[in-house]
Amino acid sequence: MGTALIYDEEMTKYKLLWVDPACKIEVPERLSVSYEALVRTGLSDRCVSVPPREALDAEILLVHSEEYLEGVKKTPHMTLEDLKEFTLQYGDVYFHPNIYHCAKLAAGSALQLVDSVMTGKVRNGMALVRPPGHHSMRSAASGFCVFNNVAIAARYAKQKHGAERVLIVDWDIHHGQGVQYCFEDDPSVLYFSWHRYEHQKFWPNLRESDYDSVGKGSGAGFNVNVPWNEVGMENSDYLSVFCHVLLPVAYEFCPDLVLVCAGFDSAIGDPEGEMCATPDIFAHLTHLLMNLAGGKLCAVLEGGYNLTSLAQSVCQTVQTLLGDPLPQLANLRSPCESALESLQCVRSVQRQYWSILKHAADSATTDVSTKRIKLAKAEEEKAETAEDERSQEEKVWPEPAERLRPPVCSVSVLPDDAACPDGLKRLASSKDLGPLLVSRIRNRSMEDAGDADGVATFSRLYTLIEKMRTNEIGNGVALVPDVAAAVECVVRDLCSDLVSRVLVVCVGKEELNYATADGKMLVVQISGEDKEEQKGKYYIPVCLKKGCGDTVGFIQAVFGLLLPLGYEYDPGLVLLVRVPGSGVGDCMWQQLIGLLKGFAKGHTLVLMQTNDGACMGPTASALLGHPAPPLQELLTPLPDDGGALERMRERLQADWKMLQTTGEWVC
Ligand code: Q9C
Ligand code: ZN
Repeated sequence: MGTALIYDEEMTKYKLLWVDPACKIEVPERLSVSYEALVRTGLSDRCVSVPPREALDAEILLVHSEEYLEGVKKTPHMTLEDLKEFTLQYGDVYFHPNIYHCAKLAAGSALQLVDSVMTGKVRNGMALVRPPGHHSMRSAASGFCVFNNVAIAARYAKQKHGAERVLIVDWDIHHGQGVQYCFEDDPSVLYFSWHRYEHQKFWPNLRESDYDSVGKGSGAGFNVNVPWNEVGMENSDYLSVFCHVLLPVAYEFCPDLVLVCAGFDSAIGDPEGEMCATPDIFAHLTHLLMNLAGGKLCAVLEGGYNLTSLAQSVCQTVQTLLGDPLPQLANLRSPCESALESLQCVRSVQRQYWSILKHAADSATTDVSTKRIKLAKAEEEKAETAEDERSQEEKVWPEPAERLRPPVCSVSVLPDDAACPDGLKRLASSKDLGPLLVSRIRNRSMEDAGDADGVATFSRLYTLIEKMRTNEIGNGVALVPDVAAAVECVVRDLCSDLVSRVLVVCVGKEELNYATADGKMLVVQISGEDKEEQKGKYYIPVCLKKGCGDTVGFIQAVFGLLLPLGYEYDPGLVLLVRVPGSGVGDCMWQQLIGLLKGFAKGHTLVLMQTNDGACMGPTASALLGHPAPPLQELLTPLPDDGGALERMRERLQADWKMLQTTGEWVC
């Protein structure tokens, strides 16, 4: 199961033939530098090369009108003057004698990608195309776009491949109004877009790009707009919107296919976006979508006008699709006030449509008037001062770090009589631990727990952790006689010299009674118990009244708490602990393992109890990087737990800024 890459030099063969300041950034080099970067880094060689094809008339007509198609068809034969005139009826777009051909190839590339993914020829893929698509409308070109490549692909996936629900994630910095118009009243296509908006001052200056355009009729709730009202948004702002809006809604939607309007003008250095998110954020955005729809994800290029930033961002995206370890995002800042305001507005307007957001902003009042004015002033000031900042092209940022695949992906530490799952390597021998560590381990409860091989097991775990640190091994799973005792030993004795921050995720109720106040570990415990109290900043018990089998509650906990905490904490190792009888389902468990791979460069150690080996199969599959099966049960409404999680999240916001979803000035 590979990754498709679609590219054809032909799509570089059109350009602006006259002077138009609005269009001069849309150059053929956008495509060639992106592709050359993939070649140079060896990424293109690792992909399955799929040729584009021309979209057929019938396919273009899935989205566009006959009159419009007929009009565009005439452009190859027009004189320069005719082309200029044809162009004039539309906004911020240009035509060229070869653009019709390229536009057919661009749309056809998206269709080839959908075919490759939906037939199982590949798991996922990316199409590098020009012209882009998301601005073009039924009967109009717009914003460099001729045919709406992704909208056509969504209709095609439904019609030709029987996809019932398609999620479109538009992370380009412009609003894909063409996509919104296409699916506004259609509940089978969920369109998410974030975009530079500045209270309608930014192109395309549409009232309907604001957060309160949620879709129409039976499509209400299936259009999610996140307007950015300031420039300079950073990684933390993007991640907050993913964790607190897009991902919960997307999981509840349960798509059969994910299409990404992959524009990279939302990255640092872009002259259009003027945002500050670094190219490695796209590794995380991609990763966070890769466990939806059983991994079926098609990314189609849209914008991106800083050639350096664009090429780096494309590489980050493709490398993630290929399954390489994710870059660590160090020093995340708090989401900014303006982003929080957008987040709050989107959540409060969408909560009526999504049971997973039902309790969003429960305690926030809606009296925004005076505070809104204050924020507007601040935004205005920022907009003014932004003018004297140096131009986006001169912006500098560090090149993304290399993402090296470990020689061994996954290992197991098992009792001799337990079978090792396919694809995992059994960690058999290990080096001597030295007398000090051995005596430390002996003094722990291991031998009390009746494990004669305690020291042997823990010395293998020590080796495993050490080899994860040096990236010789990616991740691993261990069966131990007593998970609680094992966690303590691993964190206290084995990790202390090797990793400075350990994120312990414990699924199920288990007494983990040792000091956690120093920040060397952060414990997030998700269980069905209701009594546990939060002890300080670093021990966070999440109580699901209906237990870990409550999928809505679990998803809320994962996206609303666990992921934002993990991003803010930035661990060097993730320890995932499965307490027997926790009630967590296999699909949820696999999703969790998949999502946690975003931390600590993928270095996860799963601890399970010896008698709990039944879920070894799903665990191994997730560790090896296979996408988790979809959580179908989210499609049928489940009872909810009354907003206890939301209240907990609000309490924790003082310590953990990534948990914020409301602006200070707004509530
Ligand atoms: N200062 C895409 O990113 N406005 N289209 C240009 C120049 C139009 C962007 C104004 C931007 C269209 C696919
Ligand atoms: Zn754009």
